[in-house]
Amino acid sequence: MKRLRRLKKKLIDNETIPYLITSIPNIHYLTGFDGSYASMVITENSYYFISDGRYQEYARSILPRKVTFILQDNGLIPAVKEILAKDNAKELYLEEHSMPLSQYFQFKNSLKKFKLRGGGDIVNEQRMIKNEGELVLLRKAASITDGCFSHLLGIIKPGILEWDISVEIEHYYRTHGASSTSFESIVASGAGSSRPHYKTGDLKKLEPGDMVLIDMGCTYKGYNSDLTRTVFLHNITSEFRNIYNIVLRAQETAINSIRPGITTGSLDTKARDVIKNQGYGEFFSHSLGHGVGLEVHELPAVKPGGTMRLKKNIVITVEPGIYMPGKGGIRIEDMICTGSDGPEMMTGSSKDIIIL
Ligand SMILES: [Mn+2]
Repeated sequence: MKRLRRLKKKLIDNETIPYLITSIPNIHYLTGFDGSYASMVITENSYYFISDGRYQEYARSILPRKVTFILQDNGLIPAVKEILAKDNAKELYLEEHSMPLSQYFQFKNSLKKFKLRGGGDIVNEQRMIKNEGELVLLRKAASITDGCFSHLLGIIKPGILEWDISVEIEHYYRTHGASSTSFESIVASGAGSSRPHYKTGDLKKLEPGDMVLIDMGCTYKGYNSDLTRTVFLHNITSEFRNIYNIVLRAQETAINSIRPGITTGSLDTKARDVIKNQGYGEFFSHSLGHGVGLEVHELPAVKPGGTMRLKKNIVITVEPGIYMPGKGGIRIEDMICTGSDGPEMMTGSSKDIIIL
């Protein structure tokens, strides 16, 4: 209820009420509902939770008393219409990043009496700030991933498939308390590591001299983790030893600058400048990081030009990389909480150059 009350206060202050929530992770955050279909309408006087027959019994059993369950038997729009009519509303504010255009058009055609307006992404913004209970789950998700990385160091060797490693990651997670991976693990060996979103190969064998980039995360009680390390098989070239140290320095420079008040854009610049100054600027081709929580990618985006200012208790990744086309790439990623009095590393796997 605390989250719902805080949200309503914000909606009233912003004059963006009644407000329709269509994002499932947002509804999960606000009510604890972990089904796959629901919407909510927040009005000045009420909280409405709309779902279909599949979830009626479950939703009623978990919803706070002050939240009214509405069974939609004829689609979402008539249910919303009824609520708006009861509320004497003239307009409806929509969550901007969660409604598909097709659904927006349906709303526009069916709710002609009401003005539809963009209502920002207020729940996503509220979700950025984690409370202690959420931090406990994020720390646990991060530590399972650290455990997985140390486990992998014992099995990565020439001759095994990228696919074997990715299966091992999944197996480790599921046998260590996680419900699933947060995303499809990336295991990229050799030249494949130069593609930041490489698709793990089911036939690609690890070779001596390869570098192996592993980007992985797990979901623990709904909360996610995200970690990337790059290791080397048998040897490392002097070029990539140099690149590794630049990426590491870029990451550490950004991590040391994390504090409430800094914009995500200047945090990105801290890392990017280190890489640029070494002449590798054009090979760092993505943004520095992102928020992590109920979704593995959530606000804030830590990107060039980002204007959002960090606050206390926000969890972000810092993940610079240098990718040399046709040769290979290095990325180092950790999860960091801005903390209430100083930043806290949530992942803690070794960042020494590891040669297996
Ligand atoms: Mn990431």
